[in-house]
Amino acid sequence: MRLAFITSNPGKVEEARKYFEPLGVEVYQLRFEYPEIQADTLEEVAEYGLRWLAGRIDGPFFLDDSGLFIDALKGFPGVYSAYVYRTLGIDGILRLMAGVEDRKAHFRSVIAYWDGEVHLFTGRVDGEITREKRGTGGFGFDPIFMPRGFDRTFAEMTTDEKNSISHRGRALKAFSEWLKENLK
Ligand code: ITT
Ligand code: NA
Repeated sequence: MRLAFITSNPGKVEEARKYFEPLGVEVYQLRFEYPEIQADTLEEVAEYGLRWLAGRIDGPFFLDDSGLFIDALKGFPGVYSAYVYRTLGIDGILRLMAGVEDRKAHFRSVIAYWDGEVHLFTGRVDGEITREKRGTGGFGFDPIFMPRGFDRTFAEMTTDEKNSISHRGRALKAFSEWLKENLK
């Protein structure tokens, strides 16, 4: 089976590819700009994008909307993560967090799959914002996010390792289990 992943982010594709490879599912990137609405939840953003694309793309496909939620910043950047990454960047987040003791944060991913209907799969990972950037792997906020129970950031992990604990890995797991049940 081949699955189209609608995203502009090659790092996400790499993770989904690695996840699905052993399951015999080939993931390929399809670049197709879609509107990301301003909404309170990742679910709303993902579902709106999915339905918008459904009228424009043939066959099944999925997308992923993710965000980093920092406790001390009341959940910011959350649904604004892509914008904040492009503007403030990682260094801006570290500056906002300078002198802040409570470093707790989590990532969430919502995978939205279209097969004629909307299917949503979610995943979350808890951890903390480091005091400086560490590692060169991964993408986005990975160099400043350390998952709970580890002393390495996501950027210091292999893709397989990150997938085994990450928000996206968990959403991919739920998605793949659903596919297994529903494609029989
Ligand atoms: P799309 O085209 O798939 O939307 P994007 O990079 O804009 O790609 P999102 O809106 O879902 O994706 O991501 C929000 C931001 O959070 C963005 O800057 C990402 O780099 C970052 N991000 C998402 N998942 C991440 C992860 O697993 N590790 C680190 N940063 C992540
Ligand atoms: Na985006």
